[in-house]
Amino acid sequence: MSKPSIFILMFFGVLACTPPKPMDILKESIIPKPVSVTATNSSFEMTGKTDICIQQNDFEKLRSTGQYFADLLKKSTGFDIRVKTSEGNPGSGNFYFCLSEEDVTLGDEGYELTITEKLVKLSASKSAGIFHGIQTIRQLLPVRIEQATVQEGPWLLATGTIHDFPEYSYRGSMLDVCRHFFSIGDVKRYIDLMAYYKLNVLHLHLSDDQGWRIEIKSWPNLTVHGGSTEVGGGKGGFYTQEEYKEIVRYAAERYITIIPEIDMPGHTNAALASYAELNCNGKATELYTGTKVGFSTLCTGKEITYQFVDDVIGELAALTPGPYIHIGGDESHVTPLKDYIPFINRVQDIVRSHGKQVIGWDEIAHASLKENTVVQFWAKAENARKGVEQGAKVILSPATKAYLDMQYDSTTTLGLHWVGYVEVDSAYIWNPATLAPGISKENILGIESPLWSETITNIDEIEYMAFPRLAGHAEIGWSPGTLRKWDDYKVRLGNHGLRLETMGVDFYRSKLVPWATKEPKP
Ligand code: TNX
Repeated sequence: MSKPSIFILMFFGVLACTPPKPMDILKESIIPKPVSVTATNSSFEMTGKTDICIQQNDFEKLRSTGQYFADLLKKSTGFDIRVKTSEGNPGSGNFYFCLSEEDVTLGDEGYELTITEKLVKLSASKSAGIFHGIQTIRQLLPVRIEQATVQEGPWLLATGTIHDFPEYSYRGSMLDVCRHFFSIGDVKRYIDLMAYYKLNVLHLHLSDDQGWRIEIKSWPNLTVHGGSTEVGGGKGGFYTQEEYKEIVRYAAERYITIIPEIDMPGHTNAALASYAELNCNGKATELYTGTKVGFSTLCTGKEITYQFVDDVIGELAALTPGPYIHIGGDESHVTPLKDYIPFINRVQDIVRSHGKQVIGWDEIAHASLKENTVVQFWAKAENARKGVEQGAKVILSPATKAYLDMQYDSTTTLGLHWVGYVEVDSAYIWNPATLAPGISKENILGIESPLWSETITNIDEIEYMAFPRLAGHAEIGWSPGTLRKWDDYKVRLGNHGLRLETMGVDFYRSKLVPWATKEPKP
């Protein structure tokens, strides 16, 4: 053997014998905070030889989620990670994904992550759990894993075990694409950021006074005319049915359900401007580009209104694999209650006839709620309680805590402040189960953070208002209340600042958070 090759052999021999670096998984900053973490104080190294091994029986169910992870890792590591079946033994140095019903505590979305020096094992009952576990692994890897270009290793993970599952099954956000329209690219970007924090529902507010944003083939003028503008008089826009399906598909790949909302009977000026027959006086209204609320209503006494609702909901239901259609129902100030109640009752029947469950803003609790109708609390606990008394489940979106369009403080230039300012600590420090008397854990489906877009015009502004508050809401939805402490959270969030920055997120650097300037060494 030549001298140089002996040296090469010795060099790799030394490398192979290098003991794993001690690392403490308890020092890592994971958001949402996992239910339990146990440290074993060593490390696993992901290398160019690492593969994603999937238990044979689960291969078809997990292949695309494995590929999602491999694609994500490729950007910054440059590694061509293979997604393959393990054929019994996953081998050393790999990721190993498997499905098992054994641990019932994990539910539909939980996972167990066991990292040893030799293997990263991720097991769950369902593929959604594997997906959420992947987000945890991302957060355990060095910050540069989020870079868009190839970076230097080493790619170390602290060893230990994480046992984790969500407190609430519904963890959502809402984008108002009406007041200002946002492109499919923007919506996908938002979906990716939601997925990072284990959120699983994106509610799209698709119709309002200022714009109609989803193509309805049987009523084409809704988008041709009703979609042609937005707040401030910009050109607006809409999603074709094909584009909407693409959003649904992209979200589903990230275990996020899309919930479409058609707001009615109020917040309907865009429809009323597009079709004269929907107005009680038979005259089309003018398009509206202001920001006032509560002035429009469908004509609840006309039969054509119900034909319209049936056509719209029918087309939307056919495009929507998720179980829910949101019917709005908020701020119908010019619809007398005697007309509002039968309208909401009838619309619930229409939605149900298309095989979907109803969600509506808290005002719908004035009507007779049908089985499985869900009430979304935004303003009045009293309404939400009315819903609970009728047996409805509640989604919590209290404006005082969960509204992402509220300004952080008096210096915030974007957003509104009709409930006051909502700083990052205030958005975090609350408990769904004790927020409002008469609404307890068993009545609550989960939480949702709406981002209304009267003042929001592009993705940077979306990010600035959503982050970092949305990360805190994600933790409220996922982590048990007993584990949530602001003093602990703010440090983890401070470390996440580097991750958000690396992902190019334009977030609000609240003075209340100790933003890290360099990555802590676990
Ligand atoms: C109230 S929340 C509204 C929206 C506005 C928002 C602004 C709700 C159901 N209605 O129409 O955009 O406040 O914060």
